[in-house]
Amino acid sequence: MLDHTTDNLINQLLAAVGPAGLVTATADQAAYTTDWLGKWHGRVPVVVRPANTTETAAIVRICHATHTPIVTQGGNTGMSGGATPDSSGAQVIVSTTRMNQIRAVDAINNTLTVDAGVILARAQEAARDVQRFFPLSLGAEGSCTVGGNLATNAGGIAVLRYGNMRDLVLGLEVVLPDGRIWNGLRGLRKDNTGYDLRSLFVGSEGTLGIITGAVLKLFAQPSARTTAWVTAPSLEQLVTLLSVLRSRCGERLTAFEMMSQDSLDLVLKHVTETRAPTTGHSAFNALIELSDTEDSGLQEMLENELSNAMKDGLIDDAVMTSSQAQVAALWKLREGVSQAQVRAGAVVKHDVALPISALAAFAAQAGVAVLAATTAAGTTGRIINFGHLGDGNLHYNVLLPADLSSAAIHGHTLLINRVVHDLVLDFNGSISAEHGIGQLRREELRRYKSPLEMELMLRIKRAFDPNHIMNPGKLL
Ligand code: FAD
Ligand code: 2HG
Ligand code: ZN
Repeated sequence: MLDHTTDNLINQLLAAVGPAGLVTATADQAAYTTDWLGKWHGRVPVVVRPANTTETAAIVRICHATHTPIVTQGGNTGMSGGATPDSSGAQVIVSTTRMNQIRAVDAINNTLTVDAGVILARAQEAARDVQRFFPLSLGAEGSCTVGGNLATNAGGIAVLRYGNMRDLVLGLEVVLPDGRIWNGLRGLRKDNTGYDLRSLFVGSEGTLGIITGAVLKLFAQPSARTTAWVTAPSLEQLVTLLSVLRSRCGERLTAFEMMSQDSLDLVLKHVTETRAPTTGHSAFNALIELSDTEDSGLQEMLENELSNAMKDGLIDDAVMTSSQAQVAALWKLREGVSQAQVRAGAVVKHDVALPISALAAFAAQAGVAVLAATTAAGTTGRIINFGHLGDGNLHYNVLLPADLSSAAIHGHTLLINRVVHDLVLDFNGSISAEHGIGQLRREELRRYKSPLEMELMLRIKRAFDPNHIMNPGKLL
């Protein structure tokens, strides 16, 4: 911080937001200064919790004048350390969680306007209240915020049908790094009036401004749904099944989530009240969902397709659901992988995107390369491969043996990341499909993004934030 003492800064912020908007006690700040994985820890003089856009703008003006770096935080559920401050004690956290108003619902325009701090599940509920559907859905939906979803361009389990967060937003309101408010809260499907500023803020991870409001796209509510679990001998066969279902069921295919048998076993071991949906032991599992606005014979359609897939040798087994409880039990298996990994120990995470046609070849080569690398390093690694197969997004994670020192974990992580990400590059994929860069993949980004793309991104950053106060140390 330049020129101003911490006390001075806190007094100015106090005048802007009042006592209810400040968290100054270190013990109370703990929930904000550490990420949910317990991987990153930081220190701040103060956490500021504005109640609205005007207060947010006042905070940013103060930070702009004092050159105080800002780390914006929503639900603090991110996977890449983007919302955790550094340990200098010079950064402040601006938490959006008090900005939690549903501003407007327009059922005719199919739009929902919300404060950025609205919890994702609350936005889904507000859409349901007017018989509409907001499709973004992910394991953390009970605590992540719409602002965080936008800032990370979140994906989740319905991307193959509805797209990711970038596809689900029509307008934004943003407090810029100098404290001015950009009101781009337009609910338009067509707007060709120049550069797409909105899109720049999506996926910017708090480095260009603080998103304070958003106009989200709503869809017709799917009132019919059918869900099945299948097992398959190889990833290649699951990819073929995905392709068959896409062509046969079209838009009705709304989820195609994959879990290797090792991922499933991890969940069964570490998450209570879970059980295997089938008795056999195939290498891969998939959770498949069809949905529609009316019951157009979905169950029969899926049954037929899976029966044909069985005859064609694409799958070993299939289980259809007949109750909501069964559906919930299947989703608990898929959504339990994150929690199971935390309980299992040190995991080297990846969040890679590949052309769907290359997934099986990638996974086969990555398996060989990871095995060779871990063996050469004198260790072992259990591959926990799961993810959003329908989007070509694998969480190709590697579970390390228990009781390794943190130095060994660090060394193995660098090694395994290198092997996996080099292969991703060979397949023309991406090293971050949906979790963003944050502080986790900052070095990797510099390594894998072309110098020209890095230069263009840095120029954009400088144009918006010349003083470099928005989430320094993240993304770029
Ligand atoms: P935070 O973690 O608070 O912040 C994330 C980043 O966004 C930070 O860089 C922060 O500075 C920035 N930011 C937050 N709010 C704003 C704002 N208003 N303006 C500007 N910048 C802001 N992600 C997926 O994409 N798909 C999944 O399937 C998925 N599953 C998950 C499952 C579990 C169990 C968990 C814990 C997480 C999962 N995630 C997933 C990751 C995470 O939930 C998402 O990245 C989510 O979008 C983050 O929202 P948040 O409000 O918690 O953001
Ligand atoms: C998911 O798809 C999340 O479940 C989390 O993106 C991935 O825990 C992970 O590695
Ligand atoms: Zn995911």
